[in-house]
Amino acid sequence: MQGEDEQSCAPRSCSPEEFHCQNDICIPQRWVCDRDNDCGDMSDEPSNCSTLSAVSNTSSLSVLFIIIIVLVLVLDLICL
Ligand SMILES: [Ca+2]
Repeated sequence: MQGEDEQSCAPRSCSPEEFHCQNDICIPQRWVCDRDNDCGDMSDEPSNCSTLSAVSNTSSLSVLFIIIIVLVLVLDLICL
């Protein structure tokens, strides 16, 4: 099923470890969503992937922040 889809969508063939840009350029998969416009048309940087990585970065940062605040509060309570 997936093979049929890919044949109709990709007129040019990229190797399995490459990403097929909308402008028919092939780039390494690891260049996708690295916030660098490698395709030249931004098709390797869709808005949903930058949002996803930004959200995960933000959430892990805020979790760290919350942990630090809780630690400070607990230390304050102990000192009082
Ligand atoms: Ca990129």
